[in-house]
Amino acid sequence: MAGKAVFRFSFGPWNIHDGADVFGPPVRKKVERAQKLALYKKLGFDGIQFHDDDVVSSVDVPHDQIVKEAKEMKRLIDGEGLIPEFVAPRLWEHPQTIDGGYTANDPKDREYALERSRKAIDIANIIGTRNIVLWPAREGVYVNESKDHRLASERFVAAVDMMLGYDKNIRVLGEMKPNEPMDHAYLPTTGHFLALCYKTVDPSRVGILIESAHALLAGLDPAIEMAYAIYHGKLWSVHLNDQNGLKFDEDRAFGAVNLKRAFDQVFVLWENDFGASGEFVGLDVKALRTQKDDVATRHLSNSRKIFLDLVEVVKKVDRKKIEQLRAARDYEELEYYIVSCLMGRA
Ligand code: 3MF
Ligand code: MG
Repeated sequence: MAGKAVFRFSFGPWNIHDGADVFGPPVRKKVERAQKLALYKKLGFDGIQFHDDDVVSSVDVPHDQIVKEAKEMKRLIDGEGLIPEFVAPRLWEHPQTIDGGYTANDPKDREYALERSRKAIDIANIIGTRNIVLWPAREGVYVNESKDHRLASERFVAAVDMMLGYDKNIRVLGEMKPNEPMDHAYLPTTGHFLALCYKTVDPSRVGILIESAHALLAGLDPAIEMAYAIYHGKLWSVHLNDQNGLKFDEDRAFGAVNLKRAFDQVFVLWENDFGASGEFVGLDVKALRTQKDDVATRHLSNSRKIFLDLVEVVKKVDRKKIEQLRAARDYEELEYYIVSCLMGRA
């Protein structure tokens, strides 16, 4: 039943950055934490997403220190009127996550990942969200024979079960990506993680965050992926962005590469009342390295604008006409109709 969608927007502090990439140093001034927080509302965003170490300066400190810093961040976001959407354990930068987290070969590394996940849950509780997002960046292989793949699946489920047992209120959302930084990621797509949800001790608390670019990198269509997760009642967040073909994860502004593909995502979200249960529209977009300091948030405000403009197009699309063209099996005309809507001609 369409008509109940509520679109509130969120992003993470990493979406405002200095432009450094793997081939070159920063090209913009570092934006300090307080400056970033002050930008959210100005840019039209109500929700904030966090890695564990976006909340606290380090997780490898005594628990009291984590609690103190997390409370301080809670005070800051409350002061800005921001809603925390999720906390994600950053299991890809620390020396003990070189070989992955939950699926690392060394038991000490696996224990580090589990302990860090428990800390992320503690931080989420202090900051005021029940959502833990897992982007399992380094769970996978460069060399096929380097891990026991069956055992990796078992370990992954055990890690999620551990989190569900550690806190009976939290929810775990998988954000799947097929490659980068790994050659082959374990659980590369939404479908893989969905199957895992049902193997856990409490499937009702395990769901999905879909990132458009991640689906595209897997050769899949983001809108169809989203609809599939919605069918399972498991689309609990999205990371909208765009992607120009099968290369590195570009995190381009939403709709900037393929407007029709963006329309299709908005259409699915609108038709299925996305946001009516409090879900956020996350925009995981990256400023181009060429942007100057004073215009280095355009990717966020433009993505939001494009999304909202597409909502207007979606609302106007003639559903009867779509039904008629479907019934007549005239999909060429249907395609033309949608393209003309997007060109403002229909
Ligand atoms: C990588 C991503 C990540 C996740 C983030 C939150 C750094 O391609 O999309 O961004 O979105 O870690 O889970
Ligand atoms: Mg993302």
